[in-house]
Amino acid sequence: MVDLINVSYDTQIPNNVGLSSDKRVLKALEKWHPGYINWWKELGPNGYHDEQVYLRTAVSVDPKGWAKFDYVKMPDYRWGILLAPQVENRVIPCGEHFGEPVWQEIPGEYRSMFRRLIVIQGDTEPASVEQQRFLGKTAPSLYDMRNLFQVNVEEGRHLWAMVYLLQKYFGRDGREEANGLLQRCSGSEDAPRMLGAFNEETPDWLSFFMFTYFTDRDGKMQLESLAQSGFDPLSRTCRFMLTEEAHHMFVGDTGVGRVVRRTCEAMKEAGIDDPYNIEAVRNLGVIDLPTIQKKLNLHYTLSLDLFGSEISTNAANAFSAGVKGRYRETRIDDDHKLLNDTYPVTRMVDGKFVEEQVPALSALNMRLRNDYAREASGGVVRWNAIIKKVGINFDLKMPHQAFHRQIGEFANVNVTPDGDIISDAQWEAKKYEWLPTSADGDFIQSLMVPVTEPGKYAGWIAPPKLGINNQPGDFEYVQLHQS
Ligand code: BYC
Ligand code: FE
Ligand code: FE
Repeated sequence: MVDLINVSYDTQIPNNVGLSSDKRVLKALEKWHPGYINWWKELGPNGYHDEQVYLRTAVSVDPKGWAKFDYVKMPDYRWGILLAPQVENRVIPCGEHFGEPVWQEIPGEYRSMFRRLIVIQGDTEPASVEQQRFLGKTAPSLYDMRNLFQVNVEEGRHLWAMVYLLQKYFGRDGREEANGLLQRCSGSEDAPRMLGAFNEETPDWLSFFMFTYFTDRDGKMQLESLAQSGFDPLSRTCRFMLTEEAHHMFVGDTGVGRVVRRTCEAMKEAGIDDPYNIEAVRNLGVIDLPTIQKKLNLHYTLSLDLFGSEISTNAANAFSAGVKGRYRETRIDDDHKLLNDTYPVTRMVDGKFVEEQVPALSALNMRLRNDYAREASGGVVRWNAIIKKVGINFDLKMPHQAFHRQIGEFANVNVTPDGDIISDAQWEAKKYEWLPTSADGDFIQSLMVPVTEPGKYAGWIAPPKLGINNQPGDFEYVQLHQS
């Protein structure tokens, strides 16, 4: 009898999908496993293969108690395949097949669409681990180092989640795609990762926090959309991934908040009121607020590009087919088919922004991005509250949707963070007021000195309010080797 809530550890790969009685898939995954471990050791966290890290591992898909915390060496982490419990009588929530029972197998006509989306989703997971691989060396504390590694092992598990679907439902080409996921590499010249933001660098911890806040949140939105899929195993996989995702965004949200707090407190202590007195602020060994704004501008806009074009037939086709849905599809009060509906999209017409009503089906990327932008702006409100409370006069802002875009309507225009359209020459003259320069990067890098004593934090970041799993302040989250 397969226990679909608790996770079975009787195979090499922990799972709640009854792998021990699915020999074909079990074998395919066992064959894939060594390549994964090689990838982890080569392109995962640089070093840190032998250190004990205080990590949570999923042991159940029961929302009330799904994880346990313990010390584990990362290469021994039990990456498992976990699907959220099946919802009884679930029906396809949108598109042409609205109201029909969900599919347990992939319908032939939608196979290539599913394959493409599952591969893209799978590709981002190891990409982010690759992007973050050198950060352990400069962690501002053991607490932060542990959070980095927690995010990394879970992104590794998300790769397993997609590989399971490829191996189980796609036969031979699924196997080839699964291998391809270990062959492409973030930033590679010949075989880069598939989406833009996943070939950028994550050079320092401020970028890491911005990435986990803004880019993992794109992950959340895309997973929410795939969780509405008519293909039930995909929906269930994504639903469980979302429980892990919350912590990734928490790391980003609180991480940026702690950087902001430390900067403001250092300014107060030194009697510096002017946030634009950059040299004076940097001399305190903290990151000035305008530079934090530049990093925000960069990571937010890279993440906006991940939603694809505002107007997209791919998105319309996927929705109509029931391959993916809108954010919280089942809670939306409409016909879930959208054949006659429109949706407002800001477009570039004759060099000006014009809001147009377009067919709602073609604007689904825009709609998801609007849902994203709404949630993402919550962080800025929280960070500004910290700045205000310490008593500094400065507001972080979300840049305009057309600022610094590479994909979609605004890919070919120069737009300021306030939304003014400017010339190429003006853009060149001003862009480094809005985006990090290499000198900004060098300055931040100069602060990235490791702090490895339990309970101690680098001078540019405030300690967290609470420990992980209620551990005390001086808890040893990573047991480093004495050397
Ligand atoms: N970079 O109709 P279009 C995560 C391509 S993050 C490069 O505009 P569509 C995570 C597109 O592929 C979530 N190429 O867009 C976060 C297409 O190419 P082809 C990852 C891009 O297809 C942190 C062409 O442009 N999951 O999980 O509606 C850490 C026209 O496409 C980009 C997913 O994205 C880009 N930014 O939407 C770890 C879910 N944007 O096919 C993990 C699966 C577009 O014509 N993916 N293109 O050659 C999708 O749902 C969709 O593919 C996209 C694009 C939303 C990405
Ligand atoms: Fe992920
Ligand atoms: Fe994530």
